[in-house]
Amino acid sequence: MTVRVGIIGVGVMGADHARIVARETAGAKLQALADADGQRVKALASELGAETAITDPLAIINDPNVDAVIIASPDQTHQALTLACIAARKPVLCEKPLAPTQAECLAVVAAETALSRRLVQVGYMRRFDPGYADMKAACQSGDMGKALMLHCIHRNVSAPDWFTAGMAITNSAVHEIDIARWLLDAELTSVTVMKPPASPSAPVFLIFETSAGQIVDVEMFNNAVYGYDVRGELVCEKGTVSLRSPVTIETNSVLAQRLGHPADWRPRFAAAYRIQMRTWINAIQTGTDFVGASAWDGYAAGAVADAGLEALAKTHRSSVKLVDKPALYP
Ligand code: ISE
Repeated sequence: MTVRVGIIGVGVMGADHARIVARETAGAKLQALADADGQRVKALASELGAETAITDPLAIINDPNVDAVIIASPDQTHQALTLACIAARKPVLCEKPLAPTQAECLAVVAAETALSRRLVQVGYMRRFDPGYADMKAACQSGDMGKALMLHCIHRNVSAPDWFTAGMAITNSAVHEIDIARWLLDAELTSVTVMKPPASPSAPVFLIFETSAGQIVDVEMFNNAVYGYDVRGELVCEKGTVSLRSPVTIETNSVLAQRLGHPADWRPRFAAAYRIQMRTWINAIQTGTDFVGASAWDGYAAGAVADAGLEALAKTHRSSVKLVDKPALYP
């Protein structure tokens, strides 16, 4: 069976998903697109051969020619659209976050639970990244002993103008929240957030404890200027496991060696997005459970992000008090 896919929102991620569905995913057909921008949606539909291009997202969900829906519209629209997919009994791949607050995420969990059927997958695509998958396998092999800490760095070139301070957590660091839960197979139970006051575009630093007593730290820097850069290092009892960024070339010229950085997440996680799509379509075709993040995972990430916002508002610190410096030490 060919899965006819409808996509809501054709900005950066929606357009990327549309190209992956139309050109690179066996068993899937790009059927319909919706976007608030009528011209943009028509242009993409004609580029990719989608039959329908409209502005009403609910019309896509209720279109009898659409078997499955991808939601890639702004974060604040995710909950209502996901609920509409559940009401229409259609499988839905909702971009992360499932919703900006845990209360909204919980309503999605409640709707699925009432139906006793899983229809929702959340687009935490890092779970499909070959690097993170190898990290998890190394962790599970037992060769490294227990995982004790996870260090994460997540940097973007610059935050878009509509990005709020809290979105550093609810839109960006949620990736680390999800991948830490998945890698360590534990819940994040507490969060401390700090922010250097030096500049409004400064990074946010988050420290989490897990239900197994591990520590996770995340430098979330949305305005790092130099490139898109995601790093991770697991510290285990008998060694460490670090992510390597998938670079294809190294340039040597004029007394310098360069590796280069992608401008955003699409090249860095190109494989992850494609594996995620293939796996999702395959699960729909075979009627098997989705292997990606569930609505529950979306809710758990939302609950941790909510706690992160609270911690951001009231940073906890113990002050260090030094005596006055004696003249002996200039
Ligand atoms: C963006 O929405 C993404 O999902 C990217 O993967 C992430 O790196 C970025 O920080 C988010 O804002």
